[in-house]
Amino acid sequence: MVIDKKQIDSSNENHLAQHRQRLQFLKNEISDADTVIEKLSQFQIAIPSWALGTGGTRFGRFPGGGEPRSLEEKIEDVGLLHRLNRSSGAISLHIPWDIPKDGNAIRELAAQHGLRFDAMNSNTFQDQPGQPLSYKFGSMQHTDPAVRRQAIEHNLEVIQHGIALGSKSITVWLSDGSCFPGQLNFRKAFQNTLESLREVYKALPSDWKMFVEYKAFEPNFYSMTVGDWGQSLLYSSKLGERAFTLVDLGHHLPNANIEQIVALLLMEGKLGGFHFNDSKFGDDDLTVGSVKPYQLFLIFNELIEGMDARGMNHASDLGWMIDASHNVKDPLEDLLQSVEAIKIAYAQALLVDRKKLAEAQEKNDTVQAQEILQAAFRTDVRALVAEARLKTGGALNPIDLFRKANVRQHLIKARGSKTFSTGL
Ligand code: PSV
Ligand code: MN
Repeated sequence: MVIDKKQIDSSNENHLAQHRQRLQFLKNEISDADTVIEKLSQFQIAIPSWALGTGGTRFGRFPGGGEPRSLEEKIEDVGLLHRLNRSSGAISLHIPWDIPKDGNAIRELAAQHGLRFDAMNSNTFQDQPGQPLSYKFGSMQHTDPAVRRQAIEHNLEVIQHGIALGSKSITVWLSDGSCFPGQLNFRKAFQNTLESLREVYKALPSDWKMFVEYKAFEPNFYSMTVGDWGQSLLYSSKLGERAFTLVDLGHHLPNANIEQIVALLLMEGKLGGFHFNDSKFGDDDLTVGSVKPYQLFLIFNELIEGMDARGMNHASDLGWMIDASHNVKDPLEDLLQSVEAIKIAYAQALLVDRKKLAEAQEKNDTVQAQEILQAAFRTDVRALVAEARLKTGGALNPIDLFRKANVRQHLIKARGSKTFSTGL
């Protein structure tokens, strides 16, 4: 089901007067509103193909109906998000959850929705039906070279699928590790993993990047073989200049200073991409900005500072993606909220007076530094984000339109109430 321009225009009519008022107020408050709006218009956040259905909890899955039954329907759903917010112009696939049977046709379909293919994701953290060897004791770290070879071959296949779709990167996230002390020789596990990653890296097309994603924990684990940004940085540095560390916000131990991690990875030219989400107790499940919006702002503050220091393009030089699970919310509404939260944090961070902040830092003026950051954070920038959407043909209030147009009910009617989309 596609929302057409007429629906968007008529919904925007209802919100226009209030929007104009709010925007004018902001334009009086800040000096470079138009530059911020322009940057916001360019900033796109990829949607993962596994986030379009209801996620599983440890105790069950409670689907709300109308979930996409195929890759084609997932593309339709991302197309719908993009139509509403003009900021979700890319989709990221997990193999084998979403194997494109006909790469060209899928690429064509995505292009019709204005979408490109972001990073490809491999999966050696689940045994697939009919798979000859098990990943019970890890994949790329495994003591048995035959298991490592199987994991490598899978990643090579993922690259092939990505080439057909026009993707330019692969993200490798490994659940390798151990459940008990003594189970694993850490040094050998690291070396086996590095050797396996090297085989994949060697097969990268020359214009591709490899992202090594870390994660501090799995519920039943004692150790993770790519457990933190230090380990990921070791792998990516040893692999070569087209290998980078990927930061998933939900993959840290409590209280980790993610903004500092980001700053140092950028300084080293080794930050490759981002998985956005929020979390309270662990993992990567909650809507972006739903728990810690100030942390998200501080991260964007470092991202902008670090990217500008290296002359990087905010919109295109890092991989931006949402990676969350939607257990109780409508996945599409949840994704709209996440994209909005990311753009708000980005806009607020663009407002930071960097010259004044640098001066305060040089003078050790801690109070002033905090004033500068919080002045930006406490600015209500929603009208700037909405204006960027309006200018690019999107909806002023995407969730309002999504609900008033009864999108979910239409999807349930077309797809059924008991559909299950692939993913975790
Ligand atoms: C692992 O928790 C992760 O963050 C990785 O990015 C996976 O690809 C994704 O979630 C889905 O399991
Ligand atoms: Mn992730």
